[in-house]
Amino acid sequence: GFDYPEHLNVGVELTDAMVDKGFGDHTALIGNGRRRTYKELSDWTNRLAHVLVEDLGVKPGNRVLIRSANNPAMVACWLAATKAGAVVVNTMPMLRAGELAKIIDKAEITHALCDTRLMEELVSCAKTSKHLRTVVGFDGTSNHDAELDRLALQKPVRFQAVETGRDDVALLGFTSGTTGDPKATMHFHRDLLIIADGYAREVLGVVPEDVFIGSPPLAFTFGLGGLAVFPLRFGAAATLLEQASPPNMVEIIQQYRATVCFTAPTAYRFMLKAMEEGADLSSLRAAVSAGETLPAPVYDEWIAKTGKPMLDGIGATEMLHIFISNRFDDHRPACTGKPVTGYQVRILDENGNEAPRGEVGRLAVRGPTGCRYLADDRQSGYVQNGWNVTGDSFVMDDDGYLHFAARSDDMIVSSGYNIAGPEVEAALLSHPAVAECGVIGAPDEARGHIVEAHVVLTPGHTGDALMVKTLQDHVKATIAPYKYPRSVRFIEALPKTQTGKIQRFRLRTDIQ
Ligand code: 3SK
Repeated sequence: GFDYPEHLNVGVELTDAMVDKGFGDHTALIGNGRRRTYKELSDWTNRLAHVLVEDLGVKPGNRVLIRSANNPAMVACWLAATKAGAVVVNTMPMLRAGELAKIIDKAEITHALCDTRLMEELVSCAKTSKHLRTVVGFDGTSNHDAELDRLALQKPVRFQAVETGRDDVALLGFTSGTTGDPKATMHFHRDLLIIADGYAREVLGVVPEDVFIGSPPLAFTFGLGGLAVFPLRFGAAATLLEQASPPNMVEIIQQYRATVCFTAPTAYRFMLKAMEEGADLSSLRAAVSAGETLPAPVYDEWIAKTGKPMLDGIGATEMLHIFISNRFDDHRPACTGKPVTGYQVRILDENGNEAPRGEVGRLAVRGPTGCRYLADDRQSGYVQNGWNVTGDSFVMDDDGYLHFAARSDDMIVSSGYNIAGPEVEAALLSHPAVAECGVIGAPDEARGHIVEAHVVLTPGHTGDALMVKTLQDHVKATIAPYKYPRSVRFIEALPKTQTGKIQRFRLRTDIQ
């Protein structure tokens, strides 16, 4: 089990406690062309925490929103607000006023810390909000050239953190789901350490020499874990990129000899190509893939080129982070692996009973972290009989390995056959003309639904009738022929969430 003292503040554990453990001179954060040590991060966050408490009037339990792209200042604000006993809501820079307003309202945000480059939308919601009374700007470029930074410079570098309990809420992770009505998931101080002491220690074996890099926003718990909590828990360094495009990541991995990468399969496909063109990514010892299914060809090619497995995993904002994963010494293609230590999983049939091995069913999980929605009727749908019932369909094979089938709402029933859209996508992606694709069920009078593929072609290919036939034949030759897409549409780009997930529901609505 995980045993933490009754009084625990994760902001202190990841900064001051790391200095006490002897990591003061180690690099903690890299960003905006600068490195900062653990001692500098500890001082910085303590000064900021003084401002929050003394100048902005933040009280323990107040909800503080942070609005920024991934950069060291965002991490410092998160840690400082946590030290001040606040409950933090990290948000993505792309959110518009309407989306921010829903979050502010639901979380009853009282204070907001905002990169000055992103103030406009937030200031406009502050005018109409019942709760939000203080919006302060910080300099995301780390030149200390904004109000929050100026106030912080006058403060001492020591701060007596608010004595939070290990079971006090530290973070609200927002998830939009498919309905657009956001849900806030509550996570305790201890939860943030559990994901590091569980997954990051057991699966990644993080060492102080590691340099982390990746694309998920810190506002998404996948990013907060992978790019802040995991490196800081073990004295390693986090590289924070405001623009984490695949070419940028390739450049920065080489510049800082990054060792652990968190991103989605699309970026890994780009990296494989970059390696062919001469990029040296040999420093990477761990490539974590999540957020989308990892196609077997990408996994195979990664092993062929690097000699190391790519670590596919699945997590959920509700569970905070990854709870099923492949391991360096135990991995298979088209497989998400086995539960992380401490977690148990079950595959449920449509009646909520355990499904036989080998059958597709709803993935349920329980363990040291779990779903607690803030004031939301949907809690009883997600947690049933102590199990967190996810929105994913999986198969457990005879050896206990878990294989993703589909988001439960991505199963296509066509003429009575159950077809997992992502399986058809993986088959299409193994054709060189396909850059990206999304597969959905399109309504059809005769069959109920038919499999419909929305395909982005690689440069130099044309979306004509011959290409449709080529792709259909390719799918028939790769997986059971009844799964082939009866309809193929060519598009310029797939609709995606800000965290890079394909929005299949938009492909569905766009065709209606
Ligand atoms: O698989 C995901 O979508 C996820 C969500 C939250 C945290 C971590 C992960 C991998």
